Amino acid sequence: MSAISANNPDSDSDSGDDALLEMLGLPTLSLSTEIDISAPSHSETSCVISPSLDPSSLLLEYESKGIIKLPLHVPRKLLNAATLQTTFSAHPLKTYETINSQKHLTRCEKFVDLKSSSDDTVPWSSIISSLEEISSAVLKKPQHIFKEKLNYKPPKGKGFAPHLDGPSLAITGQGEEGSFATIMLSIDPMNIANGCLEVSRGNWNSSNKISTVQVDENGNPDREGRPGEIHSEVAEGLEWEYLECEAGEAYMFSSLLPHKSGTNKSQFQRRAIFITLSDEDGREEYYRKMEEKRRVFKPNLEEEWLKSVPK
Ligand SMILES: O=C(O)CCC(=O)C(=O)O
Repeated sequence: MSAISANNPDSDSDSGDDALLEMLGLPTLSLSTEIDISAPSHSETSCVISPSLDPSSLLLEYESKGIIKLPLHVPRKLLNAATLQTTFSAHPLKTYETINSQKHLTRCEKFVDLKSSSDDTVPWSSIISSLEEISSAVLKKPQHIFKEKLNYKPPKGKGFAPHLDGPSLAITGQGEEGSFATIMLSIDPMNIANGCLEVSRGNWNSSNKISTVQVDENGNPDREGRPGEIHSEVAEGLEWEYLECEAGEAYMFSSLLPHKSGTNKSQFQRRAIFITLSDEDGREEYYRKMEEKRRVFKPNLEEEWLKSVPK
């Protein structure tokens, strides 16, 4: 193994340092920090579906609770490589939040290059094919990636109001509101302090789905024009559960599962990947129609601004 060794007898290990290294995805801190520069082995670059996978019992649980933990191991190195590649790429759709006058990246979307999906050197291709494989086995229908996002929740970054994903996923007509499943991969540990997901488990289906707020169809498709928000009085009547998890865990939830999350009150960012799957191959059409919606919405913004300019 090739390694660069940095011995620093004066360094002082504390939990702050460990948390920083955790966030950066670097090896654990010790007086002798070793950085491995050898080529990663197969077990470090491939996801592993547990041989104990029992699709039938997972499907039963998924249908009755709306969410399941998947028996999938995603190597830390692979997750970090994929995350870094996306964070520093110019291509994805990026969303920012201003906190204390500083602009923070809070989301990357549309970053998987499906053309390179057979290339083993591209970290996402290995992750996506494992997610498609495990979701197809559990749902007993071939699943295809439909949409992807990487959420970064910086310290003080805001949470998500109670919502369903289904209405916004179905907005372009590629699939029914309840037909999607999303796999969440935690990159960092997710807990109450840093705004983990909160879910309302149940057998949610088209006949008992929670009603959502009517939106202005001409509104911003990423804000007030985005359907799925649950009325606050309805949300208050639901039973909510924190979904605390370690880094690298995978959960699959239905597009009709009510969920929300809180502000990040910790000192470190909290990142999670959400890959939505569908039995229809509608990703390209979904992103094409969303792009169209965003393009059509922009002139309205200009009109609003022009109206506000004193004549
Ligand atoms: O990242 C989170 O805390 C929740 C994400 C979520 O619910 C969403 O992006 O729709």
